[in-house]
Amino acid sequence: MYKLYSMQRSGNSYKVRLALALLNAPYCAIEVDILRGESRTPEFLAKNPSGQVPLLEVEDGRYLAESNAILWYVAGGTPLAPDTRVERAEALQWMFFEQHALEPNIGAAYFWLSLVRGGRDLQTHALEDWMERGYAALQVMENHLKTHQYFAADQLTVADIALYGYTHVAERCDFDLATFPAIRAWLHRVERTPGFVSMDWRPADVEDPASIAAEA
Ligand SMILES: N[C@@H](CCC(=O)N[C@@H](CS)C(=O)NCC(=O)O)C(=O)O
Repeated sequence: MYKLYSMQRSGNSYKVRLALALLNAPYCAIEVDILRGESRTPEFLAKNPSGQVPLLEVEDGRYLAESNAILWYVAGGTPLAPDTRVERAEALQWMFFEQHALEPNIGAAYFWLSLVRGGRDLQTHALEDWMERGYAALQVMENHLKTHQYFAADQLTVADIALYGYTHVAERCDFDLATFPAIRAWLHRVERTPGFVSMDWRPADVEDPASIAAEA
């Protein structure tokens, strides 16, 4: 069974939890609170030198980092991973876009405005850039979705899961999706997929290292 190091409110972690839920794949989740530095301990850095979640233990002592790499791993051989050469490349195209155009802007705004107390005051200088670049990324997605139901292969794939992670929290961090009807329709389409779970949903098997330490 997989072991997933993840944080409940992290969009990158949620992408992996969503894929595992859609695939009905059992796993054990370990909650890592990045705000308390739990991803920067020597023990965690030995598993992932980047000090970030999500992190998936795929076999004893073998770890995969980077949400989109993990998505490809868990979805391999399933309908979530397109299997023609061009469709795989299209899915990757959108997943690279997610990492360079969407996540650094909407993800950063979500982190500082929604998760960090006082974050808005700390990041006033950066917020304007995140908004401008975030809206530009949303417009690219809107233009694609005007003529497509999904991002690649005409079906829900890892590309949609990757993009859903932060698009669905955009309105929690100052972005207004009112002028993006195709994105709103796509968000609802993803949410109607059998097996869909929200970011708040927790698998039954969650370990919280802090509470385990407190019990010891
Ligand atoms: N590109 C990485 C980014 C991962 C990432 O930024 N993780 C954040 C949580 S969303 C994190 O663990 N931050 C803690 C830190 O950097 O100390 C991915 O897609 O997995």
